Amino acid sequence: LASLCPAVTDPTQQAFVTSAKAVLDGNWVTSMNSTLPSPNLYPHQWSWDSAFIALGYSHYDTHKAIAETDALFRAQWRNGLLPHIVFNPNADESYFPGPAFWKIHTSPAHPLNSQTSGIVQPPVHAIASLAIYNNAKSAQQKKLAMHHLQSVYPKLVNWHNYLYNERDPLKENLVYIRHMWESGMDNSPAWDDALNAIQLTPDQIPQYTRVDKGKVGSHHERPNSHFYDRAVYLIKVFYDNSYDEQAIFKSSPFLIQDVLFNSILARAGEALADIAHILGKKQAAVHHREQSAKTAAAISSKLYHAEDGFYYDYDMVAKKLIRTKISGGLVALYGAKVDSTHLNSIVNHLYDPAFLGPDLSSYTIPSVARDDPGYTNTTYWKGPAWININYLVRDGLLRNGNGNEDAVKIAKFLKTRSMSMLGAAGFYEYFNPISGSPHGGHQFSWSAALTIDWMC
Ligand code: 9YW
Repeated sequence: LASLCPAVTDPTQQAFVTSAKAVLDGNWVTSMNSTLPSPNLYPHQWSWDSAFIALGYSHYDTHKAIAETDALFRAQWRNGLLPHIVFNPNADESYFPGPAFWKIHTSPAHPLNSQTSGIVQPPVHAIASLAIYNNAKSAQQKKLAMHHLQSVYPKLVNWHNYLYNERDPLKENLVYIRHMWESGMDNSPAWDDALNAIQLTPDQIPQYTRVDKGKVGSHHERPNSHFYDRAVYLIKVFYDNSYDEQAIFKSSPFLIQDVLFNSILARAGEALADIAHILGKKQAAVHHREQSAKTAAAISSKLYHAEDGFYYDYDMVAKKLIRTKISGGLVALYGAKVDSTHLNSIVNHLYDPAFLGPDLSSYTIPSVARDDPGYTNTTYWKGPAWININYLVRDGLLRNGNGNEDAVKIAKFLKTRSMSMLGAAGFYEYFNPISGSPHGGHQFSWSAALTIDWMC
């Protein structure tokens, strides 16, 4: 146990960390060398889950953290695209859309030995790989981690290059997402207008059968069929265009510059610079850091709405900011060093009853401001609190909070409250932000992994 988390000496806290480790170990699939996000809902490897999971393992099992990461990168496309799902060949058909639906063979860049989806998720990976190195303790672990950095670095570079070369056609230093699932915040009300603008006749929607609905407490906690129709339609747009990004950019009805995605990219760019530095690649390190700073600056200029004092996503089809206050907007602080006006406005929003309240009375940060018409307590990304978002916002507050007592106070609160909520309710997928009651899948890996990262 001491080696699991030496910083934790209190027996109750030790038991808590041990139970988090049991979730990760229970979700590990030996045949895949990777970890399921949750045993009942998600039978494959998911990209950003995998990076958070590797962060958790990095504290006590360097070997597994590396295996997890390698498993994901083995499925990287030849153009650098890192897929959001790597399908488990041994899983039954208990998840939709499964491998056949994506038709990735239409792309000349599809991977030869893996079945994957054809979209991406937020690029947390360089951050996780750097943590694998930084958290390695023994000389043997450091050696393993160094070897990992050497082998993963060119793949991370290809991944970031894919994003900047293929997803930023107007050279704004902001990359776009072309599917709601790429945001990680699947059915956020932020996408409602863009989705409502997609008018479909029944024959345009590829035939499909969902399998998710019987698996959580209530159907209402999952996205509805208006959402799924458009989700599958967009996939058809991708394979009809052979996953050619220039063609997709011309024809996709959903193209969004997302705050969360770009903030994570900016932060991952810093991590990539650190990795390059560790590997002795000084010039490359300078380049990665400059690229990261450009993205951070673009977030602060294009995605910040001065009047509302909030960071919003930009809809490249409708050509306007999406003025829906989602928790992803608060994640701007994670990627950027912001000026004090921007920081104060975010702190004010956090004190607003729509987020945490003046006395911090909300359990944790809801995924959508509570005064938004799309808000609900228990529907997935339409209000419930998610541990990873609370984790990222806390980190962003600390990183920017130097000298701002409120930012530091809220950061402290977010950690204490999240930990006590998980301790009481278990490592669930998402939570009612008012009551802290648990929802979605149980034994959810990133809730456990980020607990380990927080505690150790
Ligand atoms: C789905 C695995 C994934 C997460 C996403 C989350 C959910 C899958 O689960 O999406 O079927 O909707 O929204 O962020 O990576 O945990």
